[in-house]
Amino acid sequence: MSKAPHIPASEITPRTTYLRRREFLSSIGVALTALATGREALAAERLPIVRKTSTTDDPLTPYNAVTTYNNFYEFGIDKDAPSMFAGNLKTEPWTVAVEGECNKKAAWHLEDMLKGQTLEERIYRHRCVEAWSMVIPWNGFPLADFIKKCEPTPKAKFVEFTTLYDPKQMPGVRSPVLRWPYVEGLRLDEAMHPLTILAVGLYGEVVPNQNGAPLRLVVPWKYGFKGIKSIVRISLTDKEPPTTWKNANAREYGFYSNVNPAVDHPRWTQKQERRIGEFRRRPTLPFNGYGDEVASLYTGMDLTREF
Ligand SMILES: Nc1nc2c(c(=O)[nH]1)N[C@H]1C(S)=C(S)[C@@H](COP(=O)(O)O)O[C@H]1N2
Ligand SMILES: [Mo]
Repeated sequence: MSKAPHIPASEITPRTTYLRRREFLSSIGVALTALATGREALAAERLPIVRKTSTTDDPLTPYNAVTTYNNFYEFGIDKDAPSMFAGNLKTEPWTVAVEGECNKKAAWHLEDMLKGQTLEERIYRHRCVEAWSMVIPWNGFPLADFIKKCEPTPKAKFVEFTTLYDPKQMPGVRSPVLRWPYVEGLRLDEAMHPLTILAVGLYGEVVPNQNGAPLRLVVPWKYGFKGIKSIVRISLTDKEPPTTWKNANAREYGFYSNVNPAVDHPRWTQKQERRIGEFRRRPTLPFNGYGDEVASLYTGMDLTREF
């Protein structure tokens, strides 16, 4: 694995954000020395990761690129807008409402969702529908672990996710580029798949706001837009939930959103991708390279029609 240049968050984020991270870390049980400074403070800021797995030998995309080249339309449509305008998003305290077809409907404080939960590092390829890609070391836990705690009823067939909608904190939502709040969905079997995680960190640090703090979805065989950010609601449903990009343009974006080089997007080819930081284009792999693990979820479906 390559040694990507790594800039500690404390050096690139405003001090207020840094202090909030420290509160967050203490809430998930990382012992912080009251007056730790310098090296000690940085060491204390690392997330308590217990297991590391990588699904690729490709070099990591540098931290700097992962955190400044983002889509998070609630903060504007330019790639650098989230890193410029999401800094003051208040992520603490944070509550996630669990609703719908489950026995344990509740408003979960993020600390309680994380209590006793093992944090892992998963190095995943990340492929955006706009044909760029990255390799990101996410820190999180299987979504399945959390869904099991909610005890889905037999009627639950899908999971719907909703992002925070707050015009006071999110300048981008004043513009009708998308229907707000941002929503996404998975079929229950996709949501329960071991590759699907809820992430709270990247590069061993609390996830930066622009990447979807404090809690976002990562589904590595699907286009990046499935990775809904800053989640405030998780609802189990019996019907296929609406999704933001399908709402915006159903001809171009479908519910399934599997990375599929064999099916062109109406406006561009999906056969290749540009890895951020690289010059030559790479061939795009079916299911983003995760076909051995996930292709069986779609047996019998015509993926050119259900895309
Ligand atoms: N709430 C919300 N989530 C979102 C988006 C968004 O605009 N709003 N953009 C999506 C798109 S298009 C992509 S490619 C990924 C980008 O994730 P990253 O910034 O972590 O790379 O976030 C997805 N999640
Ligand atoms: Mo995207």
